[in-house]
Amino acid sequence: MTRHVVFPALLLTFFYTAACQGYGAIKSADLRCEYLTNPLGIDASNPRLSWILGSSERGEIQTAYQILVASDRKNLDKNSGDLWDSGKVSSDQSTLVPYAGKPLKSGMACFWKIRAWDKNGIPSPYSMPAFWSMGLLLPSDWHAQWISKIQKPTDPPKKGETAKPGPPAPYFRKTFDTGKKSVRRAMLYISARGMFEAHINGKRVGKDMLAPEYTDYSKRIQYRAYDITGMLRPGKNAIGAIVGDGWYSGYIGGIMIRNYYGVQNGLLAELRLELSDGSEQTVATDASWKCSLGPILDSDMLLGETYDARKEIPGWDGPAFDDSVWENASVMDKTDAPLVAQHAEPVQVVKELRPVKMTEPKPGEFVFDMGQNFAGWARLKVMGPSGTTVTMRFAEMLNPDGSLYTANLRRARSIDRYTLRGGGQEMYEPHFTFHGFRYVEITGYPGKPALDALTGCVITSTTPQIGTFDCSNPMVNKLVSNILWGQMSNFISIPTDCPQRDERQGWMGDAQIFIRTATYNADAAAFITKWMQDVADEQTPQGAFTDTCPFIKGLGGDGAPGWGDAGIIVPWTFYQVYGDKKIIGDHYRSMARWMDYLQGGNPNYLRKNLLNNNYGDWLSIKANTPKDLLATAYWAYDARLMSRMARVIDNDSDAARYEDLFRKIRAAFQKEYLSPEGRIRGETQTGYLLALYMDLLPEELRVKAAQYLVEDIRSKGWHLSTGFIGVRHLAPVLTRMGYPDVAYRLLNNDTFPSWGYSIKQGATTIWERWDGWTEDKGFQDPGMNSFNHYSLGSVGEWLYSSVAGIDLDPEKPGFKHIIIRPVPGGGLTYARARYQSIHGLIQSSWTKSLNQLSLLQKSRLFDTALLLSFGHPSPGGGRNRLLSNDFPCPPTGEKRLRDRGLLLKNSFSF
Ligand code: RAM
Repeated sequence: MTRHVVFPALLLTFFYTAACQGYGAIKSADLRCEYLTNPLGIDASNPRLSWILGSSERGEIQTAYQILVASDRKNLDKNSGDLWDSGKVSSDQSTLVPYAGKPLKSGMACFWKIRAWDKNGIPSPYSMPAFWSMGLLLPSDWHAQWISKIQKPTDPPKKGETAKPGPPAPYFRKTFDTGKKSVRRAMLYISARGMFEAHINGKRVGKDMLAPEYTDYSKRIQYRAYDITGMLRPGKNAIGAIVGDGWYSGYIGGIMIRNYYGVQNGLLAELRLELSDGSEQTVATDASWKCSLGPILDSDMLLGETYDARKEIPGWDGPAFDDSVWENASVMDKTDAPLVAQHAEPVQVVKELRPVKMTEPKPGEFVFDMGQNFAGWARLKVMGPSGTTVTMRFAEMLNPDGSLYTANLRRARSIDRYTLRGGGQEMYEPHFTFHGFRYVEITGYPGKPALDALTGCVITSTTPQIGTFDCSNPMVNKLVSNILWGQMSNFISIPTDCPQRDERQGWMGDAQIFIRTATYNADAAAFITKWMQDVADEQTPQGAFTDTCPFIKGLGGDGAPGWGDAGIIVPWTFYQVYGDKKIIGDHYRSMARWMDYLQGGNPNYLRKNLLNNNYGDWLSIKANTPKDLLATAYWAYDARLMSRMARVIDNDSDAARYEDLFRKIRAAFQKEYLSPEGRIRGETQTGYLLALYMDLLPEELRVKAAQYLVEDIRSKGWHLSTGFIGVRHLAPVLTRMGYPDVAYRLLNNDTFPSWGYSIKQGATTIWERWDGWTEDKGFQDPGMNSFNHYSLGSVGEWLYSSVAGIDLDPEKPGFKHIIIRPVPGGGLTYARARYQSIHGLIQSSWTKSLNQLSLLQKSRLFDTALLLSFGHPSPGGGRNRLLSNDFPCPPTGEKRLRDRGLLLKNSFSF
């Protein structure tokens, strides 16, 4: 019996939109180097180049390409690749082609373009030119010395005092003269122990915030490169920088101590000038730089910032400023940690929000509602007498009396204070802090503020948004928006758990369950590549991945099941989404060490040891999934993925060895946790989900296990009970096992616990806990109650892959081969998604009217075979028609789909 809607008539309509109307041949665009558009400061010796192809023709294919890389634009315009001319290369590869020209040197500018040959062997015109520049590749390339303004470290907080901010932020400056010569090219390479804000001739350099961002500074420190040619002039110029504490020396999440990586902040800057006469000039930090203190009295990531505008130093960053009373900077020790270029999108302000409402719960306390929970800060607009201090406090939620609810921020004080200079309108934004909030309380404001006294400044790592999804159910659309805001708020240099309380760390479990959703929403390739380096950096000598990366002692520990396993799951997922083998090669050794670590402690193939913090199915609802069961399932999954990854890098013996390990763990799992009837110990949704998703059951018991899973959901009044770990697999497994109706039921729920429940309570982001706030109990324990955690938002991947139906084929990763397989249901009358994959744009949408279902599929991909099917089991066909031998991996290849009666149309290529 099937309860699925049966559509008497099925109408399939296909359209193809040309990416570039008017061209007969294919055309390439969107050129990227190491996943980034025109990046500056690349320190890979063979950067990898990608492009996207388009054509007005159907069934097109790239049969060959040619890449030209030139040392200047004029050469490139003359079609001369003086650095590299690949010649015509017969290949359909259009992503991640490694540069293979002359050796690249520090600071070099590289201009490039490509052309591609179509299926008839006709070349396209060359693409528009793109660009990258090299960073400073060797330690000896740096002339700059680390400098500091030595300040007495602030005393640790006294007993009873929660936290005490650090010292004021130092200002550094240096003038330099280019004589009469104009500047042909000027590159600034800059980093900080702490955070920097760079200035040239009175203007801020770039828009990056919190630079040089978060790494384990004892292992590596990033630098950034800026082209500042346009900011310089012939003659006298000035460079300046402000340095704040940041993660380096400010309070750090979770443990709430200062100076974790170092006590003295420092600046490292090197300006390389090429002048009109061909000569070169370098301006680099050294003891001749001047420094002073200014208006930033303290600025801490967790505590907030105190700014006294009366202490501003007008013109401090300009050439005319008299710095004779400034002291000389001190040269600091070098660091042991290497300097590396930041190959990921910087954190920037990406949106401004206007408050939607202002209330005054108590006289003089004005509470602004920004209408959205997010990470960032508020820009203050104010006019009043000099010396007036305006205080801004931040919160995610309100108390019933309309005042701020801040208990859940724990020790993150999150207060910005601004003291007016007086004499006109003033604007203020903090420099080296951010908050997670929706509401801002202002006190001390001179008079009653207007609604536009505050503007919300939204920050995130600027990973481009490449996915959109919407459907006919507004609640689901709100869920999608909440997931996206959760991602923006928590992709801040690293994937964090939350942006508001005194934590904000790179929790591995959260990252691994959300990564597939994250990569639908945004192009997170560069971001994840960088974070995987953090993961590798923190691996212990025993081979353990850690719970958080970067790792800080006192928060988390050696990786718990589901957390440490991120070290395996993230590279695998990354490879699937981007088709990038390098991530596997780069991390293979550390992944193998993790596998050795697990096996060393668990000779019986049950993961009962080395469970470390053993979080289990974190924050599940009245369901106790046995923790060793969860751990063993993850270990088996690791082994399966290792086997697949070994195959990808042609290590067949390891592939066999890990597959064998997988089988042994699976056998042990079945013996220990599985009853002959297919019941799984603990009888929780998560237990069934893991066993099904991770392929731990004998074929004949899968159907039963799925039935028990559904029974459990039904027995809870059609509610989920999953925590962080289980929730990711809930809708995908139900769908694959032939219960998309149950998945939709959970999606549409708005009673507790469900995604809809939080939305009914006004959530604008994903909550950490299903019961963050309930009608019965009000707020959960403030000890751990974030309203902006993306983990439970991992259902996003199912919305893209099953509701709209855009999925990858793991056998041809990187969306080189795509699967369009929507699963209509849940009362939706339409659903649609757009996804800009690394190979190009994919769109899928369907609409359902009374008797008709139409599928509109558009793609700008080509050389991409398309598998098309509706994911419903055919009526009467029984639920197990959807089963596949190698589940959990999505169906691979049209044959299997055809065998299962799911393929409505043969595979075809554009
Ligand atoms: C919490 C974090 C995170 C979770 C760990 C186990 O404190 O917020 O989300 O992964 O604990």
